[in-house]
Amino acid sequence: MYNDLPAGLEAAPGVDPSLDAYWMPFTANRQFKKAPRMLAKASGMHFWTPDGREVLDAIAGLWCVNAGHARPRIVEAIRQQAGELDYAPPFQMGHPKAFELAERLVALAPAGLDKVFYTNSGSESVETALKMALAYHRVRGEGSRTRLIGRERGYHGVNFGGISVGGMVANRKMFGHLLGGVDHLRHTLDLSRNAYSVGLPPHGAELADDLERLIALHDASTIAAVIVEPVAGSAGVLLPPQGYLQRLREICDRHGILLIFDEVITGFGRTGAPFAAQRLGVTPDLMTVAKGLTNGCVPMGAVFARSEIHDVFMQGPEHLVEFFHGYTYSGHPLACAAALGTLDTYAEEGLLTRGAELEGYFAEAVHSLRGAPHVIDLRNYGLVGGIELRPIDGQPGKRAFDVFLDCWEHGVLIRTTGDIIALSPPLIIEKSHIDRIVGTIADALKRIA
Ligand code: PXG
Repeated sequence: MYNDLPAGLEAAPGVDPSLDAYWMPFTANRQFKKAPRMLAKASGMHFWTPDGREVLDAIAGLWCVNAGHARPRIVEAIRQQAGELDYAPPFQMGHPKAFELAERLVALAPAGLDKVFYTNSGSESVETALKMALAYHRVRGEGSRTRLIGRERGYHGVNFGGISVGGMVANRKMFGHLLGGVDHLRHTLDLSRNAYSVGLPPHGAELADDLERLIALHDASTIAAVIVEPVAGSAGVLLPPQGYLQRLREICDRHGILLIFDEVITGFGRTGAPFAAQRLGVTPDLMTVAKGLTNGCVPMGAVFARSEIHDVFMQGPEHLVEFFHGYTYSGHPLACAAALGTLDTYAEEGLLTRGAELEGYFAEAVHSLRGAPHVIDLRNYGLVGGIELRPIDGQPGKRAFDVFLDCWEHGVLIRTTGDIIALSPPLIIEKSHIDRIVGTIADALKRIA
């Protein structure tokens, strides 16, 4: 049935047939399969290719391997757990590590976020948090609060709730009408006022007032929750203007709207504190995490909830389920073991605050690219860096992708989105690695067109 494909859609000539079956996620499949970039091994700050070439990891895998690769405590925890308790049903049953982990997580989290619900990814955490918000209002007798507010250029994973509140057009436009009753705040990137800011941009706290505009349009009595990334990563490192999140918090409080922080990339030390909420001094009502929770080693996510939210559900007959939601692999024993090993590693090495110690050096290195070819903005916060390039006319994304390929050829793995380069290295990074990453990018910018 596939013999009549239109010209150009047949498998590209010269592609190794053994690469044909795997339809890769968020990947230029045809380009990749013509010139595959394979990873075979990883340890510490580095990957190695199958032919033994060393590649410095400037993005912690995909914002997740915060303690670096192949850390012994985590590897051993997973190994042991697989032999001891491979699986336990999470519905109506428990296992000790799931409870131990929740206690440890709550101790790390911003004060007041005292309950933990497990998922298997950031996307699932987002769906879970949105459902919690809707159900919370309904259980309290405010079932008219059904509207969800996201933000332009937000990224909240790829499931239907997440792409509905998300604001990245390529992730939305193919998939029909998405969830109804969703609206979006304006994004906070403003190069005209904030280009080359070191740390949080000074201008734009008033953009939070966009929420007042949406409240005036829809009425607060219809709005359940606002979801934002405290620092937006995927859309290209968009930092919150100074005072912006405080203002958003204040408006939500005034109108009984829940504030959800999506900390899937900012959680677990990325900004120099365990969670961005702590570094930024704003506590949400619900907080989604994943990635660094297990150092990327076993898929796992979680939602933190204020106990007041949890407690509202705890009514009615005690033999009945209170929240009709969960996953076969919620709190999987292997994931819990990996997470416990990860938290031990973070604690022993002080990694959850190491980003704050290195921030100054990292910021200087990133901002040393000012004046390099094609650069139009540089952004930094904790161990997050953003390098925005002027797009090639008519070929958006091409210039940054060329830098990505050039860095890969020269032994550094970076990440790009559109024409923005994102840096999010493992928190074990040394100054010499920072020099190497920024030096390789500087050279790449000179080499590419
Ligand atoms: N929320 C946020 C804020 C994220 O950054 C997700 C949810 C979804 O997580 P899962 O585990 O379902 O992928 C993410 C994921 C990038 C990039 O290039 C970032 C993510 C995923 C893929 C690529 O910056 N973040």
